[in-house]
Amino acid sequence: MDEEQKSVLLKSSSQFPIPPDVKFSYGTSGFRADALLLESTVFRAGILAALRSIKTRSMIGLMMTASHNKISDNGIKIADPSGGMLTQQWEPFADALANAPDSDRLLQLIVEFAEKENIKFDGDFRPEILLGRDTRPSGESLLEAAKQGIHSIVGSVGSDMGVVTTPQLHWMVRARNKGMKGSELEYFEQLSSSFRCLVDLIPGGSKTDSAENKLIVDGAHGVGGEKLDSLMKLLDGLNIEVRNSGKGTGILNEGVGADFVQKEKVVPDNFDSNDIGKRCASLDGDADRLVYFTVPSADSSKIDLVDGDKILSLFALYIKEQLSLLSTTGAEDNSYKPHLGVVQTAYANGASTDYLKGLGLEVALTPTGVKYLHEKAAEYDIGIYFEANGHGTILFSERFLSWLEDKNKELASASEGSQQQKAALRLLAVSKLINQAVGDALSVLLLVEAILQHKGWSIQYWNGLYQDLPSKQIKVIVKDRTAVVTTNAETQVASPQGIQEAINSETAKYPWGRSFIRPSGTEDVIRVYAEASTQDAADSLASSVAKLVDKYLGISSS
Ligand code: 16G
Ligand code: MG
Repeated sequence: MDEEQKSVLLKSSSQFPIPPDVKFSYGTSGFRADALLLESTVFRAGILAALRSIKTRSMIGLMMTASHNKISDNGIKIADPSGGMLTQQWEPFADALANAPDSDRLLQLIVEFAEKENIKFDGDFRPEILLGRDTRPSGESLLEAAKQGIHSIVGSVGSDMGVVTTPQLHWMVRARNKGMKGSELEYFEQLSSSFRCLVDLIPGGSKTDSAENKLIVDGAHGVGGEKLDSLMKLLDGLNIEVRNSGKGTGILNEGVGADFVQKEKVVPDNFDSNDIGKRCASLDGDADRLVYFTVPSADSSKIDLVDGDKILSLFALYIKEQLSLLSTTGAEDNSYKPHLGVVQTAYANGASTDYLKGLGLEVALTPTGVKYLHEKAAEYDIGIYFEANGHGTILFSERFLSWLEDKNKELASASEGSQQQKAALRLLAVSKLINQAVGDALSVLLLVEAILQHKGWSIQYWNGLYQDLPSKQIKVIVKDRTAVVTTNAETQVASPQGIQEAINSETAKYPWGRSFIRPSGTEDVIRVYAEASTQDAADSLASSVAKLVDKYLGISSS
């Protein structure tokens, strides 16, 4: 690194001092905090993104969002060249940068890291960062801090994509690194044309949704509703009403949105007894999560939740059907059998795991956090992953896609319009519709709608695929949550010693009992999960296990 670069870094970073007494940590969803504390972090994330761009010789993304958090928070996360999350190897550096006490220490860290990673500031490559933000009012001023960070690596360029959903930004990074234009319009066109293709391939022809069968979407007063509106202009065959679109007076994520609906299991604002029985869906604040629900009766505000596990089950069923259509009717090509796998976390309802296994599917479990699920799903030819909270997608391997393209061509010349060829076309359309970079509420919504139309299913029928086991979650405040170390995808506790045996003997008292504990990645608590054959039993198991946490680690529980 030359002297000019060093002095630029020293000078610009002195304008963004870190706030006192705050420790930043690049968690599962990047840096997140009260927006007023984030200027220096965002500035430093800009530097990191530029370094990552030089290292990978690719475009990098920087997304400013705090997803489902309250409106006064904000956050920043980095998208790698593939459109996925920042590589885990760089997370410790991200932490160190964000917490460097002053400009001198910051510069020293950068110099050391650049040397270790062999990052060359030779000017041969022009680093480029795509910037996106959600609708939070703090986004605009933080954008300036991010740009300053990017510009303090000499020659780097930041391209502002404006207000976008998190998955849009990840998609754009991936698309541009593959040589596509990667504009918002291209994103909308890819989604709408692949949706149209799936609908055209419905046996017996496509059926436009009737006015009575419309889908009502809660946009969380965030970016998703607005983007869904734009997308709908390119779509026909779908009847969607967007509420809480962000244009009205409601506040982002307050009493609305996928996180609220999934955790509280009550109707979001602006939904009521007039919506009984209708198909409803809810996006989160940055539109990377989606859950469906129905309002079952006027007697209470409770909803029937159709969560990420059910979305996963619907997708798995459809993909499996297409694969078996593809491999039937005289397929000579037995040399290659695509490997389909589904990925869940310990939070997946036990009934969903049983259902998926009952379909003959391979089910893998990973720790909580998108990066773990995504990584595991990428090991399959077709890997479907979802968290119960509604974040997930379907990944297709390059090998499978190129086999499928060839297969489709072969079938088109031998038996154009056959069941087999239609299955190939459907799978190709799904691979274009569903975001390959990260879970995307808009593309998941379109795929759910296409599959429901294909099958002629109501939301009630879909929800009846299996009955969720009653479950309960509790948070326990402890002295030190890092004292809990888990193993086997968070289903077992390795430390402190003895607690797992105690949990096992509690759980054994309940039919269909299952329980686990894990330290939260986003809050200073231990989370307890329990499920059992009745709600009372699940509640009682959760509270006994919470007492065990208290006994082994605690101060008090809440
Ligand atoms: C983050 C994760 C989400 C996970 C949640 C768990 C990403 C992008 N997001 O929001 O996947 O479900 O954390 O929170 O990875 P917890 O550790 O507090 O339970
Ligand atoms: Mg989100």
